[in-house]
Amino acid sequence: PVETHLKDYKRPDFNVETVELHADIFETETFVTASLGVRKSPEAADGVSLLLDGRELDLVSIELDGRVLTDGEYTLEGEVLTLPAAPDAFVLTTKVKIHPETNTSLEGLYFADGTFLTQCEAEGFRRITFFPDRPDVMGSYRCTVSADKGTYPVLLANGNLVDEGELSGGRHFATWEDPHKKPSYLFAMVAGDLACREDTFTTASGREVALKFYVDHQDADKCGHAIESLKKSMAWDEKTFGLEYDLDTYMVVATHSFNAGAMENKGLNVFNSKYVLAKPETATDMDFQGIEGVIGHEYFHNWTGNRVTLCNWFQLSLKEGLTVFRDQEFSSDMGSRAVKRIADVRGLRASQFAEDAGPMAHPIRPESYIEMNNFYTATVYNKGAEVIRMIHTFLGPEGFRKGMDLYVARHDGSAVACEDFIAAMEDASGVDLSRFRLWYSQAGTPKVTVTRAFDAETSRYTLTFSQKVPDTPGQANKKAMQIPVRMGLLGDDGAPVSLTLEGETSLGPLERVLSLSSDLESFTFTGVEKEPVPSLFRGFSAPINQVTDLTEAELIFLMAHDTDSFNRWDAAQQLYANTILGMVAELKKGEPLALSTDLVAAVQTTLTHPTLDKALIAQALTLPSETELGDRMAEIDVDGIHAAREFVADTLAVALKESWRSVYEACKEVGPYRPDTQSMAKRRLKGLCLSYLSRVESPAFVMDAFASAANMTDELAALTVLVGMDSPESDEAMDRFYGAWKGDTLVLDKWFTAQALSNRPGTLERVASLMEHPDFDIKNPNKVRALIGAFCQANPWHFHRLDGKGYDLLADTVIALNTINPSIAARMASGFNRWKRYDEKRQGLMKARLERIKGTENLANGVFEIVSKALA
Ligand code: DPP
Ligand code: ZN
Repeated sequence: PVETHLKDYKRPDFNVETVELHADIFETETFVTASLGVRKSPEAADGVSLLLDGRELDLVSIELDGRVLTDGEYTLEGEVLTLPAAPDAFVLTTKVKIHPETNTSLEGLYFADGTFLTQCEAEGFRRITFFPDRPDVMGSYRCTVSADKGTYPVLLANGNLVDEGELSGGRHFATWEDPHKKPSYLFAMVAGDLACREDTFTTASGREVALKFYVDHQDADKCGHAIESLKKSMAWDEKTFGLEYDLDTYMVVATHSFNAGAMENKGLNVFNSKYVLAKPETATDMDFQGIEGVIGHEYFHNWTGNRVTLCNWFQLSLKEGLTVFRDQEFSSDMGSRAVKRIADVRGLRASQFAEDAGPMAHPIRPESYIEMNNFYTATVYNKGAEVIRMIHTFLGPEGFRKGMDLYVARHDGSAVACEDFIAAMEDASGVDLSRFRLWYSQAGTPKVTVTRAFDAETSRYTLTFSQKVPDTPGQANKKAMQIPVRMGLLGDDGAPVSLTLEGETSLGPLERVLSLSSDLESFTFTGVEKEPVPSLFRGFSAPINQVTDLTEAELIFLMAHDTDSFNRWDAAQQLYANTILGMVAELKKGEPLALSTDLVAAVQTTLTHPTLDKALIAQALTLPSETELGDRMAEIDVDGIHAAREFVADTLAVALKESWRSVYEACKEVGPYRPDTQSMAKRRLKGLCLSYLSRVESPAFVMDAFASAANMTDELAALTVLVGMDSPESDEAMDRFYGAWKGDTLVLDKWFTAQALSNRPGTLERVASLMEHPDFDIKNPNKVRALIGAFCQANPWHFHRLDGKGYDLLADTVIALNTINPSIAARMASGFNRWKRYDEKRQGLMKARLERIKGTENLANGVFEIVSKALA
């Protein structure tokens, strides 16, 4: 396998200005004819060859300006078609035969659940036709799709419908034209028998846009929330960034067979049905929120990604980090900002921090890749969004908006780099981001250690920050980063203290942003009468690991008094983690466990708080996951963490039984389901109470909650709890749930996941037998993620069983998927990435499985990249 390097990047020698495609779809083959209007770049050297990518294409004919090329006038080697010494301007026409009907990779053109559809990002277009398949080649597309009319009445492609009609043999065609230039990865076409739900949106400048959602006929009643979310996204982007939609139609196609969440193809998004379909009986609150977020995300790409695109794949975070930031802001404005922030940080810590500490650690702008699909990562997306957020923090909302305006004005219609975004931000705001750029090139989560000193005599309070960016594969001895610290100091009554830095003459504000930019820095505040408690990195102002010496009492104090909701939550998390990890050490020494009464009292105070947002209460009372706790240990003690965490949960359940019960009752709703912020908060807290109550109540109590649930949120909350109880009710609930939902593939995903996450003995055997279930399909990524992904990534206690059977299950799955769907295979293989963090026995077991995968015949490049980096 070859590695591609950022340092080798060169602008293309040829551009393809026009693309005329004809895709003639038949049941057992598809013919694609492409006429490319090619023009040599003025900077290209004389005599350069034109290189076109092609994968699994059967070349039928090739012509240059209408003249058939013979052998020798072109070469076809491996996946590259070469035209030596191509002319300055010409039309190249190729005809190829492809087989979407047997394409299980779900890249390029594929057939799934009765529909033909495409996925071209990052390098799928080369599976459709020969093309310089790179994002800096941009042209205008005209695409004609033809297929049998009865079986595939709907024919779609990007842009506007310009022609359609009947063909002989019961076939028909549609021609679509996209007026905007685009890179090949944004191409899309669809042929199927789909229902269409329509609506309209009128833009700020008064243009009416038709919104069309194409879904399976049986799902036509589940599009309402997605359509509303799209309209909200369109209005939000106009209001927040002054960005309007630019075509007359916005189409969304939902499919059950999709490698990722969704794809922002110009004017024709393709979505994993999970992020489109919802009604209260089938979708949880989380699903409703996920749909709003992903619909927003893909819509926002229209400007950040499509109008302004990437010059190469190393710049992926330019569109993804920025667009995740934009969708996070959108969701925050639609719901609760603090709750959204907590959820995002939980996710970042769980996946990105782990990635940044493992064999695949890479900067948000990677320097090399073997398989680009492996770099659609939490680092590029979520840490990328944190980097944008820090720019926002340094520039302020107005400076940031000016920067966005300049970025779009400068680069609309072109393919650019991360550097262009930073430069626009600097030029528009006047803020120097030179040191800040290190966030783009250095991998690893910085560790920031804070020490404090109070001098009562001079009323001075000093905070000292030392930072260390850890070594990561290929990167050692890193430079200090520029890190924003949003912070405040709390007096002993909980009131905020004025933050006057030494040398300042007027009284300072109650909150400020300090900027760190060297290994060791101190900040001294004056006029501080009593020793305060520091509240640092408010709102998670930087993606770092903070090391403090805050005591249990101080954390409890912050949990109760911090003015920053995020930090109240974070103090609770820190407290739980310290407690549980302390217990893990005690267990090792064989000491008995006891939970501090102060901690129990703090939980009680939060749980019964009369005015706190119920969603924040629920978040504050959710213990860190076993995976997150493991990340905080040098050597992950799977069994110790499980035992200690269970002990804390059980103790809290028993000690506060009455409170869990009364809050549970108080959260019960009357009236129909509503997906608004307050109702969601109630359901969330109710679900959490139920999980604690299940530790003290009988299975019948939870069964009752399950049976009386009136929406999927409540139903799944009860089911998830029940499935972990070793009782007949558990099996009964699973059977009832299956019986009720066996026709709904998305709901069945929840059924698979609930069983994969169970604490019950025998969960692994259960998962293995579910892989044989008629509703499981290894070719369907949602099913693989729901069952095997959930088990391997979120059920560490069962997955890391000492007999190695969990590891076998994963290795077997990776090997099976290697030929079916390499990109999902590679994703799954990364489940072994943290193997060196475990005890010797488990390390040996995992290493053997990694080697077995690596030795597999015809190993896909993507899988090779993951396992060879893990083994290195
Ligand atoms: N570009 C897609 C997204 O993140 C991923 N395939 O929206
Ligand atoms: Zn995206």
